[in-house]
Amino acid sequence: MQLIGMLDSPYVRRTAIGLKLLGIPFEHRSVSVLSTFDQFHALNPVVKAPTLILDDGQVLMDSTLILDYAQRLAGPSAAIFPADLAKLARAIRLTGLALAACEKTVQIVYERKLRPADKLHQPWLDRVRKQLLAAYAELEKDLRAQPLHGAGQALGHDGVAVAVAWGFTQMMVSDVVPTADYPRVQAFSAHCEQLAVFRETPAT
Ligand SMILES: N[C@@H](CCC(=O)N[C@@H](CS)C(=O)NCC(=O)O)C(=O)O
Repeated sequence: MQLIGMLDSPYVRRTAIGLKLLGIPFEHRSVSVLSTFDQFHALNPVVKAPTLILDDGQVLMDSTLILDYAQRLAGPSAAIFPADLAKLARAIRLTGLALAACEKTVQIVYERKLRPADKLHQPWLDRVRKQLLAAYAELEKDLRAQPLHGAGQALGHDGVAVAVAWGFTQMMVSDVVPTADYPRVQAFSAHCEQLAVFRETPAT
């Protein structure tokens, strides 16, 4: 199976790391939705990263849906979303916050990189910034109340999503989200970035 997309996309990176944690072999093809649109279009006409091409040629999209499929493919013993309902709710909540942070970061990046300067709409950017900061504030509050990936706790999709989102935000819009305001998210992400699976799957 082939994973299509650049690792500087947090969605592609979380999918690649998730597949590795699940022990699912795949070939990674670094095709960009921006600089190599036509090449991407030939693989998936909708041009969304990540794209997963299955061995039978079916084309899957969306990091969460791909990871859901991958988790079922890997079987229950490899599950990296908890089976326990209360733990699952927290994992899904944290993942949702991290994905919202990714989305808001992407929106700021697209505004800055793709939209002509004279067409920038500041009220929209202000709104997105507020949402981005709220997502990290919620994550910070949660990690303060209860650490993530503590001793003896396996790294799950939630931890991967939080660390990947943070790395992406810091890489793209560090001026918007000061690290000092989110020390637990920063420390947790720094810890994850030292793990072999993160180092083997760098964003740059
Ligand atoms: N909800 C999707 C978001 C994926 C996404 O928006 N990826 C970006 C790359 S970071 C993309 O495909 N952008 C091209 C576009 O939307 O036209 C997921 O989780 O995979």
